[in-house]
Amino acid sequence: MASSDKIVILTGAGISAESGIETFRAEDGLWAQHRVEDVATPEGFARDPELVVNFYNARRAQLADVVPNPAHKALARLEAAHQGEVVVITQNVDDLHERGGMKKVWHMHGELNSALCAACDHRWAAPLVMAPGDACPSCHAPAARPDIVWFGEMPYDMDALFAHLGAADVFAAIGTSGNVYPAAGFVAEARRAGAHTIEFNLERSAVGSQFQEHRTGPAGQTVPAWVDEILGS
Ligand code: BV8
Repeated sequence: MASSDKIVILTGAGISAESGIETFRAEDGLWAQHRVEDVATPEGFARDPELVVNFYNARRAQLADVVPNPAHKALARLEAAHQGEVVVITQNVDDLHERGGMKKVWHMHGELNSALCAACDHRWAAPLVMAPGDACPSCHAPAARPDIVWFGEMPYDMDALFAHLGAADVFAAIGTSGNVYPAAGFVAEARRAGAHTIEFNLERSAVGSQFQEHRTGPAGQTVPAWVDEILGS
């Protein structure tokens, strides 16, 4: 690892697990309690907006009860101290990277703390509790929705993200099961660019075989150790 290396990092629900936010695919995970089709698709939102809005209201409310863990803080330390560029792309919709000190985070699947107008695309800070038919503060249409990328919707900033992946010297995936695309395809993109690839997880992910290096264990331990190695501290 050269001190000028560009490091691109993809995080998933596993990096927030030790903060107390349940992951998606664990037995007691978020999807165990809800059918994806009902709460994380545009069709589900159209069918039962109350159910979907309340699913996100509950997750937004939980943010007040959780704090960043050592993995979030270590990535912020890396961003501040590493000479090369550090790019953090997260599939998570929580704000723990920011609260852990990260200055720039790419939320490719949106954010709980953001609201979106389905009529005019205006975005604003989401209220703690949203309700179906809330008015957009810009166009005043009753078209507010959670600013979340649902299945079947295009993740945000894909062109910028693929440009970062194409210029990565190191690509690390932290706490993601590699089930959801296009994020699960990022490792292949980074390898095509010649990046060294590292997977941080409790076990091999669905795309684990595509990584050259694996650091197995809780991210709250493996990520700070990795950042210490890079920063030589
Ligand atoms: C799209 C927001 C295209 C909602 C989410 C091939 C190519 C392209 C698309 C597809 C494709 N095949 C299928 C698709 C469609 C689909 C898809 O991927 N389906 C899957 C299920 C097969 N993808 C899409 O629909 C995407 N859109 O492709 O658009 C397009 C093209 C043209 C026009 C229009 C569109 C949109 C996907 C985004 C969906 N939204 N989230 C919400 O958050 O409520 S996805 C949801 O799952 C989360 O965002 C989360 O990020 C994501 C993945 O979950 P993970 O983060 O990986 O979490 P998980 O629980 O699965 O795993 C946790 C991991 O952590 C585990 O491995 C565990 O071992 C580990 N772990 C646990 N504890 C720790 C730990 N690791 C370390 N330490 C610990 N302590």
